[in-house]
Amino acid sequence: MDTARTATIHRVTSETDITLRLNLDGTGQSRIATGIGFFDHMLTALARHGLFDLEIEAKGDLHIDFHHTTEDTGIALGQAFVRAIGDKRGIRRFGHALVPLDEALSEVVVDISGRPFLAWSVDFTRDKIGEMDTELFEEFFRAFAMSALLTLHVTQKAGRNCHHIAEASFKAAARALRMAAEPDPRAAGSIPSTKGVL
Ligand SMILES: [Mn+2]
Repeated sequence: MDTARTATIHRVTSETDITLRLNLDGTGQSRIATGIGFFDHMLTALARHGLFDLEIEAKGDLHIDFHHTTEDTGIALGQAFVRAIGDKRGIRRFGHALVPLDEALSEVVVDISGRPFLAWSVDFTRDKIGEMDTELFEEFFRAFAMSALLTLHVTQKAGRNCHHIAEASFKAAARALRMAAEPDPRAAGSIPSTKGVL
């Protein structure tokens, strides 16, 4: 029986060409190349703190702006996540994390529910971090939640520095996703829903 929780996605549109490999039971190794420096930094943190192995090569229309590449990377990651998690047998389903980075504090709560939803309550005081528009973080997490078919709440509890706020959010997402996707040793391989299906 192949129980490896892995997936490979190759997604091509007129705007982006993305190859992505995900192993939910990895060790946090990553090789990320989206062409957007700060986004690579965030995705590296997501893999490291989620203990996911993650490879992403995204070639997007960055000459227009970073929107398509950011959003489509979220879609590809969500597609990989839903494929890797399979029928959700034996997972914890719910996950949560509070992660600080100096003055910033981010909370992420996830339910691998089959019900795509993003609740986003994060305020950036600057329009850009490096070359990346701060409004794109919401686009990334929404695209991910919609295609991973999960409920995701991202709440900024504190913070002023935009680099810190973004990074704390990605680290909290990593930890919450790790918790939710991990096997629950008491679940005995059952589907974590009273409906019997998720
Ligand atoms: Mn940093």
